[in-house]
Amino acid sequence: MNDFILFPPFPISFIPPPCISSSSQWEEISGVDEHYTPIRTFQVCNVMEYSQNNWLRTNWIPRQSAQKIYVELKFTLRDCNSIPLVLGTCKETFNLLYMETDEDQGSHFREHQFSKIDTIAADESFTQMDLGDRILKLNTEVREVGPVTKKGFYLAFQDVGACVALVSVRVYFKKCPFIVRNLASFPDTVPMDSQSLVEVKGSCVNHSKEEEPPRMYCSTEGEWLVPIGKCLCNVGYEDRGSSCQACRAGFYKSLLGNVQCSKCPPHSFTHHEGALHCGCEKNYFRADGDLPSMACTRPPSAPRNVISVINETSVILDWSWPEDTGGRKDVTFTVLCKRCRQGQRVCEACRSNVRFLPRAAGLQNTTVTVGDLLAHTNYTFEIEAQNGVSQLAPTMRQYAAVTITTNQAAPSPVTVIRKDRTSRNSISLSWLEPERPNGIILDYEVKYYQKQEQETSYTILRSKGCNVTLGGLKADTSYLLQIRARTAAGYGASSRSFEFETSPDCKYRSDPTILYTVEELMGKGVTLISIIVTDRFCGYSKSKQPDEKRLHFGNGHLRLPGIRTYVDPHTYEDPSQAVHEFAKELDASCIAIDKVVGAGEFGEVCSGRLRLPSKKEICVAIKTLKAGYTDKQRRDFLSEASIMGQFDHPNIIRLEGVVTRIARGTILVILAPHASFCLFSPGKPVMIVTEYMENGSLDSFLKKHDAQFTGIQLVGMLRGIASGMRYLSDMGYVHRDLAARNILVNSNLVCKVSDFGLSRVLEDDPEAAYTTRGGKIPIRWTAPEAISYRKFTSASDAWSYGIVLWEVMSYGERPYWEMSNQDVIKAVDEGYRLPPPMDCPAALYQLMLDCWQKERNNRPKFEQIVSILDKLIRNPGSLKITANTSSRYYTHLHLTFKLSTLTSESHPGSQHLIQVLYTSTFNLQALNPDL
Ligand code: ACK
Repeated sequence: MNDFILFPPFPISFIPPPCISSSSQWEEISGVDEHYTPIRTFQVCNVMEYSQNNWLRTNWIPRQSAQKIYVELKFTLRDCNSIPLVLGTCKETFNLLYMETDEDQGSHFREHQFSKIDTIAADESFTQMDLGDRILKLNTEVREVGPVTKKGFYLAFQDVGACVALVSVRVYFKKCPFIVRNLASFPDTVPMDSQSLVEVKGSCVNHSKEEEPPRMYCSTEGEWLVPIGKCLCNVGYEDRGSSCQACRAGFYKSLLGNVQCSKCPPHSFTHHEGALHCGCEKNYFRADGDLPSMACTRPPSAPRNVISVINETSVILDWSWPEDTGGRKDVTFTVLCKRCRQGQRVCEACRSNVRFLPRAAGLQNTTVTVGDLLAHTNYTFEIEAQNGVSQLAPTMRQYAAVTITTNQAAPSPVTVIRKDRTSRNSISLSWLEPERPNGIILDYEVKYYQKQEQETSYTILRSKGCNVTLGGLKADTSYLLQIRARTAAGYGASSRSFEFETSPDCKYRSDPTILYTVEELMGKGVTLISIIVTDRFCGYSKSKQPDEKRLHFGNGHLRLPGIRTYVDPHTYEDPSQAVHEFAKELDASCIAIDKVVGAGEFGEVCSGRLRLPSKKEICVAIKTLKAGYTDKQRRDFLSEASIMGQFDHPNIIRLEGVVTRIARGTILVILAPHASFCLFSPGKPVMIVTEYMENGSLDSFLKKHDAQFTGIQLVGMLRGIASGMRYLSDMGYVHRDLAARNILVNSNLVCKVSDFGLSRVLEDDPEAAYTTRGGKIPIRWTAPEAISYRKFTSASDAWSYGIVLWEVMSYGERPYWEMSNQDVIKAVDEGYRLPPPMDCPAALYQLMLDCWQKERNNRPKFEQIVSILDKLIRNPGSLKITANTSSRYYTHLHLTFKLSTLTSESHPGSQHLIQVLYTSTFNLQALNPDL
């Protein structure tokens, strides 16, 4: 044994361990590592004797809430070849085992009760030479155990004849730690042992309310994923990171939500914390509609500089704005008219027939004309400025006053008015001169307006004589009219209102409705254009010129002349005409069917061979249409061929042709017995024949080869898909169902886009789900705008490409795992994006995020995606920088027996939670199986 000194290769002081059975060969040895730090190891090295069975067992480890446990071993192992004379006895592995129990069994030990976790071999074993060179070849191995269900467990190390030194054992489980996200707290959560995510409901932090129930998912890796919903701080409280705190004195928050508290606006204050709004200072007020964010205000001061200009019995009053508007903009003016008789100190309110122009109250301008005053009379006008808070402070109101005396008397009102003639849009009137003209009548003012408009808009005419014809009136409408006479003393009082009606419409006019409609159409360019387009559309659908047809498609893009463009087969009145325009009719006798390879949405997919006259035989896939198909199913089925037949690109599945008619007497070669149902019913057989893709669809191919490809191989596949998509988008074709399941892979790992179809895309994809708008959409792959308002474009294809990128980098993982479609829609809408797959190069994750931009115009074009991937391929070193996976959390269940002082492990900058539950550095027991 002493000949084969294990690491460390320098003097080791032996400390007898507490529980070593005398017959077990494991020894506890203290030493120092390569940095001369003291360590303690368990070593065994009985390599010269046969049938070794030496056990070392941990003490009982309480399971706590763990479901899956991780055991990390650090050990050194001696290379048998470097030990002379041990052939046949020396081993290079040892066994790791465990046993679950509900209680600590002390030193009771039965070998057969332990289950093997794994045989542990060293990646690096050391030799005698390494000992000389003092090279430490420390191995680290991690194994998972689970699900564990009992209260605790033991781990054991079984040596069967190796030369091994255990340096440390770390036992831990992963958990999603307590976290506050979106103001909701989520408790410590232990992930499920299976692949499923655990949905956890969050509780709003103190002083907050749920806006939408907060939820998150805890992944098996201990990561919190997909925060949905949130809480909002109550009024009076603001969001300070992960809690809601009361607003400080002098601040307020009047709305529920995560905005900050605001400083009290001018002339307001709060002296307490958590204020919803601030109170006004003395003599300042808030009007009813004032927001808490507005300053407190006061009534305005009086208007200034009042001037009056008297014109016989009317007066124009004019003034300046008050010096102080009270801090408000809603200042208006009110003019109060008082008549003051000579010698009397008390004035009385003016008669109601005094007229104010535009009005007496609520004036926005600083002028008013007052008419119909009495001649030779004293009047006082009080002009008050008012604002939104004047009503609240009656004692603070101020006004400016002016006193005037009118001069000459005006004529009395016209009292007799006669209707002479009415028509549909005019009326002729005449009237008698007023009873008391009080001078020479200069003219008459005729004011009229539609009765229903209540004087809000009126027309004024002046007439020298006593008659007038009012024109341009509306037919069959009531009007009100007033007349007043004017002399050198000004206007007399108005007559009472006189009502008249125009005649109704006549029967024989030209039809204005039609004229109106056309005019309206002219105004609404879109309507008119759509009529023209529809019109043309019909023309095109009959046209045989593909160039014209394509004007209706292509995604709304203008295409450059000379670039081929995709033609929608639905523009053909007869879709079978489209098939024969774009697909070759194959002679069925040239096809041999070998076997069924899968099920398509219309029928089986078979593999077979195609030998065309004077051509080499090639492998093909044959899609068939199942028995009893309807006409519509046949059309939809063949529409895929009509689409595929228009494409010619190395990354698009190539159409060899279709079989839609089989001549009587044709012999079909069917080799595989099960392939017979690949060939239709007694009805007319229909087949689509494409190139054969040996590795089938990409999603199942990746799952089958988990973690087996290099970064460059994966990027090569992705580049192919992007190049195929660039071609499709250049052609103006929007795929709508780009997903790994719709990509086929050939034997050279070339990926080709497949699955073209129209109704099929939305009807038959098993991933497609009904949306609220009724369509069927593969939610997890589809851009938000396509889900919410069916805006399918090459930019929505780019979103789907990002999902395919994620599928590829995670080897066929299901996007958003088993979250429901509704949760996916909500999470994506709230800005959540899939996390980087394990070991995903940062550049590829960035590309995914770019493809998932909410604003579709910001997503990269396929042209750009191809060029990004080309750059990565040219510079493979860039793939080594991996995206930061979100923090993962480990909870130490148990022991680390490194002798160096145990500190809690810290991971600067990350949120790792390390909870060392058991700090004993020395808790292994060497046991003899016979015990
Ligand atoms: O994953 P898979 O083997 O690959 O199962 C599906 C199945 O048919 C239904 O679509 C396979 N498949 C479809 N087209 C082809 C093709 N051109 N070459 C090889 N397999 C194909 C697909």
